[in-house]
Amino acid sequence: MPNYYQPEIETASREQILAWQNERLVKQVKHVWDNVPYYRQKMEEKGVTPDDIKSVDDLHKLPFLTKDDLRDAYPYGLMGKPLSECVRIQSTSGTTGRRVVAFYTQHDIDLWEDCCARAIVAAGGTKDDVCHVSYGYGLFTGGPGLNGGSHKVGCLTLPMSSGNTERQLQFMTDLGSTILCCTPSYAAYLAESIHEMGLRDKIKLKAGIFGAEAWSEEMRHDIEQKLGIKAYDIYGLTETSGPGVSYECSEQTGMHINEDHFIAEIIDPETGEVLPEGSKGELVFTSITKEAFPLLRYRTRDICVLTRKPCSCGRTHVKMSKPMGRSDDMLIIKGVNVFPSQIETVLLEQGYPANYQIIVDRVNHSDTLEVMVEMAPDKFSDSLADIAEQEKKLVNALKTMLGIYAKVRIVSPKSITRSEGKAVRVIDKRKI
Ligand code: DLL
Repeated sequence: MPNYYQPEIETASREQILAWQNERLVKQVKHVWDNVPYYRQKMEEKGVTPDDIKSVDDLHKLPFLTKDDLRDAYPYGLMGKPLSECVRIQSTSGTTGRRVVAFYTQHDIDLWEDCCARAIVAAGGTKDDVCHVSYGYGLFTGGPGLNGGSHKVGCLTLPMSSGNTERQLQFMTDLGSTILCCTPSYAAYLAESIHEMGLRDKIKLKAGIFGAEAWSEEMRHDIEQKLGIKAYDIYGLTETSGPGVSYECSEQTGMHINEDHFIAEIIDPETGEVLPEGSKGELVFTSITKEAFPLLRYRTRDICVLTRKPCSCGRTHVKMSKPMGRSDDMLIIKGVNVFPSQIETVLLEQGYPANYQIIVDRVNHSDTLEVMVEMAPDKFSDSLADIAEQEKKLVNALKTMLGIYAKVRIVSPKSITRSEGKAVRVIDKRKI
């Protein structure tokens, strides 16, 4: 049995999981009250004290934390431990506004790496594997998180980081990588390069652990086919440590949340009301074991559904669906809500590659939506009439999915920039 499959935790009864959560939540609220004045003030404003929180049933009494709070409290305002007890920071890419900076004690790092190790084991990883980590290293949590998890499982770890695709493929073939960890868009790029360089027979990959950005089921099938692997989803965010908050098992029908470390809730993003199991809404996390950055009721803005349906893998921890887009990813075009993932689904269903760009603009006071997608090799044609016909088909399929008109442009293969980390799919010129 591989280490880091911990049946006493991962297949614990619901009663046992709740007992851990109740005990840890009470302790964590006290820790935050005593050490994080920013959150204590929020609790006081709501008239809540640690005495009011006796179990998970009382969680709803606590105030939410949002990304705005993280910005207000930047950089040290939400720390639960003095700097002298912290050993690491990680940070978000921070494309808009201030970066999120998260702090870790050594204990926090250990628990985070345990979570990533569980994800690797759930994807079939053992100490005999060669784990090729192509997530970015540095401030981004992807590389350090999976690297730590891989060490704990005992895999031979290749700390590749992202970029330099030729070198990636050389190590992958020379050292026989068996598990690939990177963003799904970079996995698709690597798969394309492997195909072009005729390396398919030289690679030994059996599994991929892909996350950090939204990716559709169609993209999963595409990558699985091209690389001959099983592709597992992994989820997390810097605010809750990084990757490994949840991960897929062999059933591939959602990601088990590590409930011994995180309590998950689904809320209505408009009203903040807690929704019953099975409802679609915004995911909220409470970290119950973190010391240095102990966020309570943190609103992720990720929209998903939780389910406790029994899983064939035997794990009992609640499963979250793939995030169906972030509430702040949602585009409002001509008053209609559009998620980029809906567009990706249509393109892949129609046999196009996941190399696309969405351009939103406002012309003469009216919103416009344009989708650029690369020509699929097996649909290649020189005939303009043929291409126009293909574009028309896509326009119709997009209209059915979105309910609005999107202009479609099929462009030459390889003309859309490839991503080595998180892909930037949307250019919203209305915001520029
Ligand atoms: O992306 C951590 C991570 C690294 C997760 C490697 C998985 C693998 P951030 O940069 O803080 O952290 O971005 C967090 O990315 O709120 C989601 O919107 C999105 N995200 C993360 N994983 C997934 C996933 C890392 N599997 C934000 N599917 C989150 C869809 C994801 N979106």
